[in-house]
Amino acid sequence: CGNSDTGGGGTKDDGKITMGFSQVGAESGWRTANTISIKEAATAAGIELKFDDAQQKQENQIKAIRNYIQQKVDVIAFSPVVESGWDTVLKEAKDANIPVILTDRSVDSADKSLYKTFLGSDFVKEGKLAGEWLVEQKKTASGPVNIVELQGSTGAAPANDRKKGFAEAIAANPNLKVIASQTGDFTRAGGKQVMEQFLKANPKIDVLFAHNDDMGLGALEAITAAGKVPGKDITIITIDAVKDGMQALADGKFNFIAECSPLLGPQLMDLAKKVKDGQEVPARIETQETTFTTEQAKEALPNRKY
Ligand code: GYE
Repeated sequence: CGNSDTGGGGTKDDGKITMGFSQVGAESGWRTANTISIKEAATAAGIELKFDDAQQKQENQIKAIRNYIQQKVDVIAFSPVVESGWDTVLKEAKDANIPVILTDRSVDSADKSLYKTFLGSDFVKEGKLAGEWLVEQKKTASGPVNIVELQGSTGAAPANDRKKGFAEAIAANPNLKVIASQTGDFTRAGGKQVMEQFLKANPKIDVLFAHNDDMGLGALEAITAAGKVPGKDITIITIDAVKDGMQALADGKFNFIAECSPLLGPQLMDLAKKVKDGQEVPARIETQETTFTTEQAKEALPNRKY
């Protein structure tokens, strides 16, 4: 197309990179830590950050991305609230010659040329690790083990993938059965409300699998109010390992957490510089993660940053 500027639509030639970032919202402790990581890393990297909070709505993200295209930012990064429905706006960014980096959550677009790279976690693996721990815990169970599941936001990659990974792992033992599964939208309020319904409708709940710490923390209130002891009467497994979740685990109210790291800021800024430079970057960059039991949470808590 005769355009020698490989670094996107930036008009200023001062060498400074401007990034437009569209965040999912402020739904959880994970999200708060993620936002802080991105803002701090932008400052440290000398990248000018335009930041928008989409309040968990795809239409707001599309609006923000279109604004960034109009403003001719150098790089657009975003954490897509849901997986589907991005092709049109991604095509608009591509036509404007502005590179897009997906962080945290991915999209299901068939055309991989619509974005440069994905930086985030393997959510299927997180669900699997949660399920495998449960299979091991319940290997001597002789009767049915009733599991309720609090799903993340409907249509979000971590909700779809964690559900899938968990289901695959627990299939190893036919005694393990998900008897109810519903979205709690990744929030404490959602977790509490849906757990109340679960408890009302099901006299015997042995296990709660929550797709994030916050929903698990909300559910604790519902469980206690129902006269049950969390972590004892009901085994609780969550994902994330933010501070409040780790505290609940250390206190024995949760039983297991599969970690999901929100500290994506430094890697994101590094990638932004590379794509702006026209350098090749890997198609997918996965975060390194671990799991925690109560003992491990007690050990890790004093040094936990978020
Ligand atoms: O697990 C949850 C947040 O997309 C990985 O979103 C993220 C998830 C995280 O609301 O707490």
